[in-house]
Amino acid sequence: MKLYLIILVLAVVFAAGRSGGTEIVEGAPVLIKRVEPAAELLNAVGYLGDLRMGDLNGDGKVEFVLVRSTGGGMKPCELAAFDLDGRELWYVGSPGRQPSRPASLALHDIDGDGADEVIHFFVDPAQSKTVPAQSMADVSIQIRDGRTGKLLREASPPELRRASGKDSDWLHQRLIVANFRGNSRPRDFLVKLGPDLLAFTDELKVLWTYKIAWTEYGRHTSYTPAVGDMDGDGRDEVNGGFYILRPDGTPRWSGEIGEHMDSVIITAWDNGNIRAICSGYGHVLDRDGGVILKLGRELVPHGQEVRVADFLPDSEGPEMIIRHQGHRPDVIVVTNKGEIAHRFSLNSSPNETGMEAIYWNGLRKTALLYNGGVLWNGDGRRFADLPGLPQPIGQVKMGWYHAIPANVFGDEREEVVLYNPWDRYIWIYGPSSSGQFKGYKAGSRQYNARIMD
Ligand SMILES: [Ca+2]
Ligand SMILES: [Ca+2]
Ligand SMILES: [Ca+2]
Ligand SMILES: [Ca+2]
Repeated sequence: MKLYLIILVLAVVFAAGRSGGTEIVEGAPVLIKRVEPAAELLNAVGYLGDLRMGDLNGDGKVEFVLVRSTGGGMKPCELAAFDLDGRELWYVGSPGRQPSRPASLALHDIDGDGADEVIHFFVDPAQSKTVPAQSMADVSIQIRDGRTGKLLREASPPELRRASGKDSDWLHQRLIVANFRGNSRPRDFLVKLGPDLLAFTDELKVLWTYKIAWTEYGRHTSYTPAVGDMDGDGRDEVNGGFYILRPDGTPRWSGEIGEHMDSVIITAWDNGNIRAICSGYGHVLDRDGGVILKLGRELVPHGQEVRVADFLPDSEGPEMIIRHQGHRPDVIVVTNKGEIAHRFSLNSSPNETGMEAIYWNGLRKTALLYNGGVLWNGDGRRFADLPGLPQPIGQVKMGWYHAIPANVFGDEREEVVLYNPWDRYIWIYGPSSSGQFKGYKAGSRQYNARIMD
Protein backbone atom coordinates (compact mmCIF):
# COMPACT_ATOMS: atom_id res chain seq x y z
CA MET A 1 0.00 0.00 0.00
CA LYS A 2 2.86 2.32 0.88
CA LEU A 3 4.67 1.67 -2.40
CA TYR A 4 1.42 2.13 -4.28
CA LEU A 5 0.96 5.57 -2.68
CA ILE A 6 4.52 6.58 -3.52
CA ILE A 7 4.04 5.56 -7.15
CA LEU A 8 0.75 7.43 -7.26
CA VAL A 9 2.30 10.61 -5.85
CA LEU A 10 5.26 10.37 -8.25
CA ALA A 11 2.91 9.88 -11.16
CA VAL A 12 0.82 12.88 -10.15
CA VAL A 13 3.95 15.02 -9.82
CA PHE A 14 5.16 13.79 -13.21
CA ALA A 15 1.79 14.49 -14.81
CA ALA A 16 1.87 18.00 -13.40
CA GLY A 17 5.34 18.47 -14.90
CA ARG A 18 4.14 17.39 -18.32
CA SER A 19 1.24 19.80 -18.26
CA GLY A 20 3.54 22.71 -17.56
CA GLY A 21 3.34 22.69 -13.76
CA THR A 22 -0.31 23.69 -13.57
CA GLU A 23 -2.69 21.90 -11.22
CA ILE A 24 -4.04 18.46 -12.12
CA VAL A 25 -7.25 18.72 -14.09
CA GLU A 26 -10.09 16.35 -13.26
CA GLY A 27 -9.54 13.08 -15.07
CA ALA A 28 -5.89 13.74 -15.94
CA PRO A 29 -4.04 10.44 -16.38
CA VAL A 30 -1.82 9.12 -13.62
CA LEU A 31 0.29 6.00 -13.52
CA ILE A 32 -1.49 3.94 -10.88
CA LYS A 33 0.79 0.94 -10.97
CA ARG A 34 3.67 -0.56 -12.92
CA VAL A 35 3.72 -4.35 -12.59
CA GLU A 36 6.97 -6.23 -13.11
CA PRO A 37 6.69 -10.01 -13.05
CA ALA A 38 9.21 -11.93 -10.97
CA ALA A 39 12.52 -12.32 -12.84
CA GLU A 40 12.25 -16.11 -13.11
CA LEU A 41 9.02 -15.70 -15.12
CA LEU A 42 10.87 -13.68 -17.77
CA ASN A 43 13.25 -16.61 -18.32
CA ALA A 44 16.24 -16.07 -20.57
CA VAL A 45 14.24 -14.03 -23.10
CA GLY A 46 13.64 -11.17 -20.65
CA TYR A 47 10.29 -10.14 -22.11
CA LEU A 48 6.64 -10.84 -21.36
CA GLY A 49 5.34 -12.25 -24.63
CA ASP A 50 1.59 -11.98 -25.04
CA LEU A 51 -0.61 -11.35 -22.03
CA ARG A 52 -4.18 -11.62 -20.78
CA MET A 53 -5.79 -10.43 -17.57
CA GLY A 54 -8.52 -11.82 -15.33
CA ASP A 55 -9.45 -12.67 -11.77
CA LEU A 56 -7.83 -16.08 -11.33
CA ASN A 57 -8.80 -16.55 -7.68
CA GLY A 58 -12.09 -14.65 -7.41
CA ASP A 59 -10.82 -12.07 -4.89
CA GLY A 60 -11.84 -9.00 -6.96
CA LYS A 61 -8.24 -8.18 -7.89
CA VAL A 62 -6.67 -8.66 -11.28
CA GLU A 63 -4.06 -11.27 -12.11
CA PHE A 64 -2.19 -11.87 -15.37
CA VAL A 65 -1.16 -14.84 -17.50
CA LEU A 66 1.69 -14.52 -19.97
CA VAL A 67 2.19 -16.88 -22.90
CA ARG A 68 5.20 -17.73 -25.07
CA SER A 69 5.23 -20.03 -28.05
CA THR A 70 7.11 -22.24 -30.46
CA GLY A 71 6.22 -23.24 -34.03
CA GLY A 72 6.98 -19.84 -35.54
CA GLY A 73 5.07 -18.20 -32.70
CA MET A 74 1.83 -20.06 -33.39
CA LYS A 75 1.96 -22.80 -30.75
CA PRO A 76 1.86 -21.91 -27.05
CA CYS A 77 4.38 -23.90 -24.97
CA GLU A 78 4.77 -21.78 -21.82
CA LEU A 79 2.28 -20.12 -19.46
CA ALA A 80 2.97 -18.15 -16.29
CA ALA A 81 0.44 -16.58 -13.92
CA PHE A 82 1.30 -13.69 -11.61
CA ASP A 83 -0.43 -11.10 -9.46
CA LEU A 84 -0.40 -7.29 -9.37
CA ASP A 85 2.81 -7.38 -7.34
CA GLY A 86 4.49 -9.61 -9.93
CA ARG A 87 4.47 -12.66 -7.67
CA GLU A 88 4.28 -16.00 -9.42
CA LEU A 89 1.07 -17.97 -8.93
CA TRP A 90 1.99 -20.89 -11.19
CA TYR A 91 4.04 -21.84 -14.22
CA VAL A 92 3.59 -24.64 -16.77
CA GLY A 93 5.46 -25.73 -19.89
CA SER A 94 8.95 -25.06 -21.15
CA PRO A 95 10.71 -21.89 -22.36
CA GLY A 96 9.31 -20.44 -25.56
CA ARG A 97 9.77 -17.35 -27.71
CA GLN A 98 7.63 -14.37 -28.68
CA PRO A 99 4.19 -15.60 -29.76
CA SER A 100 2.43 -14.39 -32.84
CA ARG A 101 -0.23 -12.09 -31.45
CA PRO A 102 -2.95 -12.28 -30.38
CA ALA A 103 -1.91 -15.67 -29.01
CA SER A 104 -4.39 -18.49 -28.38
CA LEU A 105 -5.14 -17.72 -24.74
CA ALA A 106 -8.33 -16.53 -23.01
CA LEU A 107 -9.13 -15.97 -19.33
CA HIS A 108 -12.80 -16.46 -18.57
CA ASP A 109 -14.98 -17.79 -15.75
CA ILE A 110 -16.43 -20.54 -17.89
CA ASP A 111 -17.98 -22.51 -14.97
CA GLY A 112 -19.42 -19.48 -13.15
CA ASP A 113 -17.72 -20.01 -9.76
CA GLY A 114 -16.36 -16.45 -9.66
CA ALA A 115 -12.77 -17.30 -10.64
CA ASP A 116 -11.43 -17.34 -14.19
CA GLU A 117 -10.28 -20.45 -15.95
CA VAL A 118 -7.43 -20.33 -18.46
CA ILE A 119 -8.37 -21.57 -21.94
CA HIS A 120 -5.48 -22.05 -24.33
CA PHE A 121 -3.76 -24.03 -27.04
CA PHE A 122 -0.70 -26.03 -25.99
CA VAL A 123 1.87 -27.80 -28.12
CA ASP A 124 3.06 -31.35 -27.47
CA PRO A 125 6.86 -31.10 -27.83
CA ALA A 126 7.12 -34.86 -28.43
CA GLN A 127 5.21 -34.46 -31.68
CA SER A 128 6.35 -31.03 -32.84
CA LYS A 129 9.60 -32.10 -34.53
CA THR A 130 7.69 -33.61 -37.44
CA VAL A 131 4.83 -31.11 -37.69
CA PRO A 132 5.15 -27.84 -39.67
CA ALA A 133 4.22 -24.48 -38.16
CA GLN A 134 1.21 -24.23 -40.50
CA SER A 135 -0.43 -27.30 -38.99
CA MET A 136 -2.20 -27.95 -35.69
CA ALA A 137 -1.43 -31.70 -35.64
CA ASP A 138 0.74 -31.30 -32.51
CA VAL A 139 -1.58 -28.91 -30.62
CA SER A 140 -4.31 -29.55 -28.05
CA ILE A 141 -6.90 -27.26 -26.50
CA GLN A 142 -6.76 -27.10 -22.70
CA ILE A 143 -8.64 -25.58 -19.78
CA ARG A 144 -6.78 -24.92 -16.53
CA ASP A 145 -7.77 -23.91 -13.02
CA GLY A 146 -6.81 -20.24 -12.74
CA ARG A 147 -5.79 -20.56 -9.08
CA THR A 148 -3.29 -23.38 -9.53
CA GLY A 149 -2.70 -23.93 -13.23
CA LYS A 150 -3.92 -27.50 -12.80
CA LEU A 151 -5.12 -29.07 -16.04
CA LEU A 152 -8.90 -29.54 -15.88
CA ARG A 153 -9.64 -30.58 -19.45
CA GLU A 154 -7.77 -31.34 -22.64
CA ALA A 155 -8.86 -32.33 -26.13
CA SER A 156 -7.29 -32.66 -29.54
CA PRO A 157 -10.21 -33.31 -31.87
CA PRO A 158 -9.59 -34.13 -35.54
CA GLU A 159 -11.11 -30.77 -36.60
CA LEU A 160 -8.28 -29.05 -34.70
CA ARG A 161 -5.48 -31.46 -35.66
CA ARG A 162 -6.16 -31.28 -39.38
CA ALA A 163 -6.40 -27.48 -39.52
CA SER A 164 -3.76 -25.74 -41.62
CA GLY A 165 -3.37 -22.45 -43.44
CA LYS A 166 -0.90 -20.05 -44.99
CA ASP A 167 0.51 -16.51 -44.93
CA SER A 168 -1.08 -13.80 -42.81
CA ASP A 169 -4.44 -15.59 -42.88
CA TRP A 170 -2.89 -18.25 -40.60
CA LEU A 171 -1.85 -15.71 -37.95
CA HIS A 172 -4.00 -14.18 -35.19
CA GLN A 173 -5.45 -17.42 -33.76
CA ARG A 174 -7.32 -15.61 -31.01
CA LEU A 175 -9.68 -17.56 -28.75
CA ILE A 176 -12.98 -15.68 -28.52
CA VAL A 177 -15.42 -16.37 -25.69
CA ALA A 178 -19.01 -16.67 -26.97
CA ASN A 179 -22.48 -17.84 -26.06
CA PHE A 180 -23.70 -20.01 -28.92
CA ARG A 181 -25.98 -22.32 -26.91
CA GLY A 182 -27.95 -19.69 -25.00
CA ASN A 183 -26.55 -20.54 -21.56
CA SER A 184 -27.00 -18.06 -18.72
CA ARG A 185 -23.35 -17.07 -19.22
CA PRO A 186 -20.91 -17.52 -22.14
CA ARG A 187 -19.52 -21.06 -22.00
CA ASP A 188 -18.42 -21.55 -25.61
CA PHE A 189 -15.53 -20.21 -27.61
CA LEU A 190 -14.47 -19.68 -31.19
CA VAL A 191 -11.16 -19.74 -33.03
CA LYS A 192 -10.22 -19.00 -36.65
CA LEU A 193 -7.49 -21.27 -37.99
CA GLY A 194 -6.80 -20.01 -41.50
CA PRO A 195 -9.86 -20.95 -43.57
CA ASP A 196 -11.54 -22.88 -40.71
CA LEU A 197 -13.74 -21.53 -37.95
CA LEU A 198 -14.07 -23.93 -35.00
CA ALA A 199 -16.63 -23.46 -32.22
CA PHE A 200 -16.05 -25.33 -28.94
CA THR A 201 -18.13 -25.95 -25.83
CA ASP A 202 -16.78 -25.72 -22.28
CA GLU A 203 -16.50 -29.55 -22.46
CA LEU A 204 -14.12 -29.05 -25.41
CA LYS A 205 -16.55 -30.68 -27.81
CA VAL A 206 -16.56 -29.24 -31.32
CA LEU A 207 -19.95 -27.52 -31.59
CA TRP A 208 -19.63 -26.69 -35.28
CA THR A 209 -17.18 -25.74 -37.99
CA TYR A 210 -17.41 -23.28 -40.88
CA LYS A 211 -15.20 -23.16 -43.98
CA ILE A 212 -14.25 -19.66 -45.13
CA ALA A 213 -14.03 -19.23 -48.89
CA TRP A 214 -11.57 -16.28 -48.98
CA THR A 215 -7.91 -16.70 -47.93
CA GLU A 216 -5.72 -14.51 -50.21
CA TYR A 217 -3.91 -11.51 -48.68
CA GLY A 218 -5.94 -8.33 -48.91
CA ARG A 219 -8.99 -10.35 -49.90
CA HIS A 220 -9.41 -12.60 -46.87
CA THR A 221 -11.95 -12.24 -44.09
CA SER A 222 -11.29 -10.59 -40.74
CA TYR A 223 -8.28 -12.00 -38.86
CA THR A 224 -10.41 -12.14 -35.76
CA PRO A 225 -14.16 -12.61 -36.13
CA ALA A 226 -16.52 -10.84 -33.73
CA VAL A 227 -19.34 -12.38 -31.70
CA GLY A 228 -22.55 -10.81 -30.43
CA ASP A 229 -26.29 -11.37 -30.25
CA MET A 230 -27.74 -9.60 -33.30
CA ASP A 231 -31.35 -10.77 -32.95
CA GLY A 232 -31.85 -10.79 -29.18
CA ASP A 233 -32.42 -14.53 -28.72
CA GLY A 234 -29.60 -14.89 -26.20
CA ARG A 235 -27.29 -16.69 -28.63
CA ASP A 236 -24.36 -15.10 -30.42
CA GLU A 237 -24.01 -14.54 -34.12
CA VAL A 238 -20.55 -14.33 -35.77
CA ASN A 239 -19.35 -11.50 -38.00
CA GLY A 240 -16.30 -12.21 -40.15
CA GLY A 241 -16.71 -9.32 -42.59
CA PHE A 242 -17.63 -11.55 -45.54
CA TYR A 243 -20.08 -13.68 -43.58
CA ILE A 244 -22.59 -13.51 -40.74
CA LEU A 245 -23.21 -16.88 -39.08
CA ARG A 246 -26.10 -18.07 -36.97
CA PRO A 247 -25.25 -19.48 -33.51
CA ASP A 248 -25.22 -22.97 -35.10
CA GLY A 249 -22.51 -21.96 -37.58
CA THR A 250 -24.72 -21.80 -40.68
CA PRO A 251 -24.48 -18.59 -42.72
CA ARG A 252 -27.23 -15.98 -42.61
CA TRP A 253 -25.31 -14.20 -45.34
CA SER A 254 -21.94 -14.25 -47.09
CA GLY A 255 -20.33 -12.08 -49.75
CA GLU A 256 -17.08 -10.30 -50.66
CA ILE A 257 -17.87 -6.67 -49.94
CA GLY A 258 -14.48 -4.95 -49.71
CA GLU A 259 -10.73 -5.39 -49.58
CA HIS A 260 -8.74 -5.43 -46.33
CA MET A 261 -11.47 -6.65 -44.01
CA ASP A 262 -9.07 -6.38 -41.07
CA SER A 263 -11.38 -5.42 -38.23
CA VAL A 264 -14.98 -6.33 -37.37
CA ILE A 265 -17.39 -5.77 -34.48
CA ILE A 266 -20.95 -6.65 -33.48
CA THR A 267 -22.44 -3.77 -31.50
CA ALA A 268 -25.31 -1.30 -31.16
CA TRP A 269 -25.21 1.35 -33.90
CA ASP A 270 -28.35 3.17 -35.11
CA ASN A 271 -31.19 3.59 -32.59
CA GLY A 272 -29.83 0.71 -30.52
CA ASN A 273 -30.00 -1.77 -33.41
CA ILE A 274 -27.26 -4.38 -33.17
CA ARG A 275 -25.19 -4.26 -36.36
CA ALA A 276 -22.19 -5.92 -37.98
CA ILE A 277 -19.45 -3.29 -38.30
CA CYS A 278 -16.84 -4.18 -40.95
CA SER A 279 -13.68 -2.17 -41.63
CA GLY A 280 -13.36 -3.14 -45.32
CA TYR A 281 -14.66 -0.09 -47.24
CA GLY A 282 -16.31 1.01 -43.95
CA HIS A 283 -19.46 -1.10 -43.80
CA VAL A 284 -22.34 -1.38 -41.35
CA LEU A 285 -24.58 -4.38 -42.08
CA ASP A 286 -27.81 -5.73 -40.68
CA ARG A 287 -27.98 -9.36 -39.59
CA ASP A 288 -28.77 -10.56 -43.09
CA GLY A 289 -25.92 -8.63 -44.70
CA GLY A 290 -28.14 -5.72 -45.76
CA VAL A 291 -26.07 -2.54 -46.14
CA ILE A 292 -26.94 0.11 -43.53
CA LEU A 293 -23.83 2.18 -44.32
CA LYS A 294 -21.02 1.95 -46.85
CA LEU A 295 -18.27 4.57 -46.74
CA GLY A 296 -16.74 3.11 -49.87
CA ARG A 297 -13.33 2.35 -51.31
CA GLU A 298 -12.33 5.95 -51.95
CA LEU A 299 -12.78 6.96 -48.30
CA VAL A 300 -11.65 3.65 -46.78
CA PRO A 301 -9.18 1.94 -49.12
CA HIS A 302 -7.69 -0.11 -46.28
CA GLY A 303 -9.81 -0.34 -43.13
CA GLN A 304 -7.13 -1.38 -40.66
CA GLU A 305 -8.96 -0.87 -37.36
CA VAL A 306 -12.44 0.20 -36.40
CA ARG A 307 -13.76 1.02 -32.92
CA VAL A 308 -17.30 2.00 -31.94
CA ALA A 309 -18.21 3.94 -28.79
CA ASP A 310 -19.90 7.18 -27.81
CA PHE A 311 -16.94 9.36 -28.76
CA LEU A 312 -18.82 12.63 -29.38
CA PRO A 313 -20.98 14.19 -26.63
CA ASP A 314 -23.00 16.30 -29.08
CA SER A 315 -23.95 13.47 -31.40
CA GLU A 316 -26.67 11.06 -30.26
CA GLY A 317 -25.56 7.43 -29.79
CA PRO A 318 -22.27 5.81 -30.79
CA GLU A 319 -19.76 6.84 -33.43
CA MET A 320 -17.22 4.85 -35.43
CA ILE A 321 -13.54 5.73 -35.55
CA ILE A 322 -11.89 3.96 -38.46
CA ARG A 323 -8.19 3.85 -39.35
CA HIS A 324 -8.90 4.08 -43.04
CA GLN A 325 -5.54 3.99 -44.85
CA GLY A 326 -3.92 0.81 -43.50
CA HIS A 327 -0.91 1.14 -41.21
CA ARG A 328 -1.08 4.92 -41.04
CA PRO A 329 -2.27 7.31 -38.30
CA ASP A 330 -5.18 8.77 -40.30
CA VAL A 331 -8.67 8.22 -38.90
CA ILE A 332 -12.16 9.39 -39.70
CA VAL A 333 -14.98 9.72 -37.19
CA VAL A 334 -18.42 8.75 -38.52
CA THR A 335 -21.76 9.25 -36.76
CA ASN A 336 -24.47 6.56 -36.76
CA LYS A 337 -26.32 8.76 -39.27
CA GLY A 338 -23.45 8.15 -41.67
CA GLU A 339 -22.02 11.68 -41.48
CA ILE A 340 -18.29 12.26 -41.34
CA ALA A 341 -17.90 14.36 -38.22
CA HIS A 342 -14.10 14.62 -38.06
CA ARG A 343 -10.93 13.59 -39.84
CA PHE A 344 -7.59 13.73 -38.08
CA SER A 345 -4.22 12.05 -37.62
CA LEU A 346 -3.42 10.17 -34.45
CA ASN A 347 0.08 10.12 -32.99
CA SER A 348 2.37 7.65 -34.68
CA SER A 349 3.09 4.27 -33.05
CA PRO A 350 5.56 1.66 -34.36
CA ASN A 351 3.00 -0.59 -36.04
CA GLU A 352 0.34 2.09 -36.50
CA THR A 353 -2.23 -0.17 -34.85
CA GLY A 354 -3.58 -0.73 -31.36
CA MET A 355 -6.24 1.94 -30.90
CA GLU A 356 -8.94 1.26 -28.32
CA ALA A 357 -12.02 2.99 -26.90
CA ILE A 358 -11.59 3.78 -23.19
CA TYR A 359 -14.50 4.77 -20.92
CA TRP A 360 -12.21 7.11 -19.06
CA ASN A 361 -15.07 9.26 -17.75
CA GLY A 362 -17.35 6.37 -16.76
CA LEU A 363 -19.29 3.71 -18.67
CA ARG A 364 -22.22 5.92 -19.64
CA LYS A 365 -20.09 8.95 -20.50
CA THR A 366 -18.17 10.07 -23.57
CA ALA A 367 -15.31 7.69 -24.38
CA LEU A 368 -11.72 8.54 -25.26
CA LEU A 369 -9.58 6.81 -27.86
CA TYR A 370 -6.26 5.33 -26.75
CA ASN A 371 -3.45 5.10 -29.30
CA GLY A 372 0.26 4.58 -28.74
CA GLY A 373 0.50 6.09 -25.26
CA VAL A 374 -1.85 8.99 -25.98
CA LEU A 375 -5.53 9.54 -25.17
CA TRP A 376 -7.57 11.39 -27.79
CA ASN A 377 -10.95 13.08 -27.75
CA GLY A 378 -13.25 11.88 -30.52
CA ASP A 379 -13.12 15.32 -32.19
CA GLY A 380 -9.36 15.05 -32.71
CA ARG A 381 -8.20 17.09 -29.73
CA ARG A 382 -5.31 15.44 -27.91
CA PHE A 383 -6.60 14.80 -24.38
CA ALA A 384 -3.36 13.72 -22.70
CA ASP A 385 -0.09 11.85 -23.09
CA LEU A 386 0.27 9.06 -20.54
CA PRO A 387 2.97 10.33 -18.18
CA GLY A 388 6.21 8.38 -17.77
CA LEU A 389 5.55 5.81 -20.49
CA PRO A 390 8.90 5.15 -22.21
CA GLN A 391 9.39 4.80 -25.93
CA PRO A 392 8.58 1.20 -26.87
CA ILE A 393 11.46 -1.23 -27.33
CA GLY A 394 11.57 -4.35 -29.49
CA GLN A 395 11.89 -5.43 -33.09
CA VAL A 396 11.09 -2.84 -35.75
CA LYS A 397 7.34 -2.17 -35.81
CA MET A 398 6.63 -5.12 -33.46
CA GLY A 399 7.30 -3.46 -30.10
CA TRP A 400 4.36 -1.27 -29.16
CA TYR A 401 1.93 -0.84 -26.28
CA HIS A 402 -1.05 -3.16 -26.48
CA ALA A 403 -4.08 -1.87 -24.56
CA ILE A 404 -6.76 -3.62 -22.53
CA PRO A 405 -9.53 -1.36 -21.15
CA ALA A 406 -10.57 -2.41 -17.64
CA ASN A 407 -11.71 -1.06 -14.30
CA VAL A 408 -9.07 -2.27 -11.87
CA PHE A 409 -8.46 0.64 -9.44
CA GLY A 410 -9.79 3.94 -8.18
CA ASP A 411 -13.47 4.53 -8.87
CA GLU A 412 -15.88 3.06 -11.41
CA ARG A 413 -14.14 4.69 -14.36
CA GLU A 414 -12.03 2.57 -16.72
CA GLU A 415 -8.28 2.43 -16.65
CA VAL A 416 -6.05 1.44 -19.54
CA VAL A 417 -3.77 -1.56 -18.99
CA LEU A 418 -0.73 -1.47 -21.30
CA TYR A 419 2.03 -3.89 -22.15
CA ASN A 420 4.69 -4.16 -24.83
CA PRO A 421 5.26 -7.88 -25.58
CA TRP A 422 9.00 -7.15 -26.00
CA ASP A 423 9.31 -5.49 -22.61
CA ARG A 424 8.84 -6.68 -19.02
CA TYR A 425 6.36 -4.24 -17.51
CA ILE A 426 2.60 -3.79 -17.34
CA TRP A 427 1.52 -0.17 -17.01
CA ILE A 428 -1.86 0.71 -15.51
CA TYR A 429 -3.00 4.30 -16.09
CA GLY A 430 -6.21 5.76 -14.77
CA PRO A 431 -7.95 9.08 -14.19
CA SER A 432 -6.86 10.79 -10.99
CA SER A 433 -9.51 9.84 -8.48
CA SER A 434 -10.38 9.57 -4.83
CA GLY A 435 -13.33 7.25 -5.41
CA GLN A 436 -14.04 3.80 -4.08
CA PHE A 437 -13.10 0.70 -6.07
CA LYS A 438 -15.71 -2.03 -5.74
CA GLY A 439 -13.70 -4.90 -7.24
CA TYR A 440 -12.76 -6.12 -10.71
CA LYS A 441 -15.54 -7.62 -12.81
CA ALA A 442 -14.60 -9.01 -16.21
CA GLY A 443 -16.74 -8.29 -19.23
CA SER A 444 -16.22 -8.95 -22.91
CA ARG A 445 -14.01 -5.84 -23.20
CA GLN A 446 -11.48 -7.74 -21.06
CA TYR A 447 -11.90 -11.44 -21.86
CA ASN A 448 -12.34 -10.62 -25.56
CA ALA A 449 -10.04 -7.58 -25.57
CA ARG A 450 -9.19 -6.51 -29.12
CA ILE A 451 -5.51 -5.63 -28.47
CA MET A 452 -4.88 -5.42 -32.22
CA ASP A 453 -6.49 -6.19 -35.57
CA1 LIG B 1 -7.80 -12.12 -8.26
CA1 LIG C 1 -14.37 -20.49 -12.78
CA1 LIG D 1 -28.71 -14.28 -31.68
CA1 LIG E 1 -11.40 2.62 -12.12
